[in-house]
Amino acid sequence: MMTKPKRALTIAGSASGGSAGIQADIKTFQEFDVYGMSVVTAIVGRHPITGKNVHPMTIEAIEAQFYTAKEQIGFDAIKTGMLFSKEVIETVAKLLADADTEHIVVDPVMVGKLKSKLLKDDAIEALKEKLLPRAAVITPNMYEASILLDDRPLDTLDDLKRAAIDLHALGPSCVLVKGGRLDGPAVDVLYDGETLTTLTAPRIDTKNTSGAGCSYSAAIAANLAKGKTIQEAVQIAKSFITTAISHSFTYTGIAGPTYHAAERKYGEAHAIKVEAEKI
Ligand code: PXL
Repeated sequence: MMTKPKRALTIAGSASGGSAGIQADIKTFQEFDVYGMSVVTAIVGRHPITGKNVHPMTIEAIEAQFYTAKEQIGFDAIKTGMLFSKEVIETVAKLLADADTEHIVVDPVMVGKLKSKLLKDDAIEALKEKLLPRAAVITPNMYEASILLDDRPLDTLDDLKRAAIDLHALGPSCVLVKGGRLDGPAVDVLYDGETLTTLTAPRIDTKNTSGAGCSYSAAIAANLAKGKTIQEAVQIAKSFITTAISHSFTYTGIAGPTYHAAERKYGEAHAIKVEAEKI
């Protein structure tokens, strides 16, 4: 009998360059043999004359996409990415309550690599109050973690650990703070309310990391869909994204995409060093 793949939904923006947003998410789901679906919240692409770069979808269109995917396929995991406005965040919080899965990854996307503003300032409170408490895991980078903690400066690994503990108090089951912007190896910190786990991978020296955060959180969602624990899913996802970054490329000189197929194509997984401490 044919085995049916597990199912994952991304609720995020469309990044027409294909490196980030829903395009990155669906490519990532596919790499894990997870059936990918999308709810597009906005279309990102800068018009050469008007300069307009965010083209939001209506609330009705967002709800329509969600319920179509739910009725047609159903969900084993969901990730959220670019949500842009307070109204969309409030809508998505309601939809998640109606999703029949607890495997929810919230990537609190705020700005893109090319400095596009992907979340309005007045949406931060709604994100904190309505969305973060629904998450199995949230995946802020250092910049996003700092904003969620009222602009707290985050400069060291100890600052990241403290941030993960304090963000946990906002309600998600787990917090993954990504320390990619620290000097030295690529260190992320995972906190589940009891144990602080530090995950370390080698730093890959490249500017071509467009969509790395999107792809990382999508890989976590794909592995939650497949029944992995959060700790296992994060470890698998970090290896996946490290390999994808180590084979990233650029066609134009502009910060290019990570290579989603790299781990499969080259059979090259990165060993992640994992250290745990009870808090
Ligand atoms: O990488 C962050 C990101 C997320 N989502 C969308 C984007 C970007 C970056 O450009 O366009 C839709």
